[in-house]
Amino acid sequence: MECLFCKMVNRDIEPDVVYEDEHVLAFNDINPQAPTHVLIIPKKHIATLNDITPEDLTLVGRLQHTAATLARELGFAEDGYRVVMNCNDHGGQSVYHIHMHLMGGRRFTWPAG
Ligand code: DGP
Repeated sequence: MECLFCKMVNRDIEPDVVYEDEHVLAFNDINPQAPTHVLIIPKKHIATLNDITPEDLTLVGRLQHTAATLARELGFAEDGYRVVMNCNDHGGQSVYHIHMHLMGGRRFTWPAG
């Protein structure tokens, strides 16, 4: 079965879009863990961080640049925010299409649980 986030890229499922360009899609998380919780994904299917290859480096940079741009636009860049990518079972990954969690609007603690 096709992956959930690929279905969003293809609009088989309609995401709540925050940002989109040729390479990247960002949408609100269905189960927000902060006042703002956006998922930023590459349109290309890459299952986990372990599957990133040298040819994906520009794409991964686009995810990070999108996170910083959205943080500014959403108004919490100066206060600060949390960006997370979970990998595989122990990392807490539940959707196997890489995604960056962008969370803002509250103070976060460290270390993560
Ligand atoms: P992770 O556990 O790091 O793989 O994060 C997956 C995230 O995806 C999790 O925060 C919840 C979110 N999610 C799962 N299903 C859906 C969905 O159908 N729509 C949206 N918008 N988010 C989803």
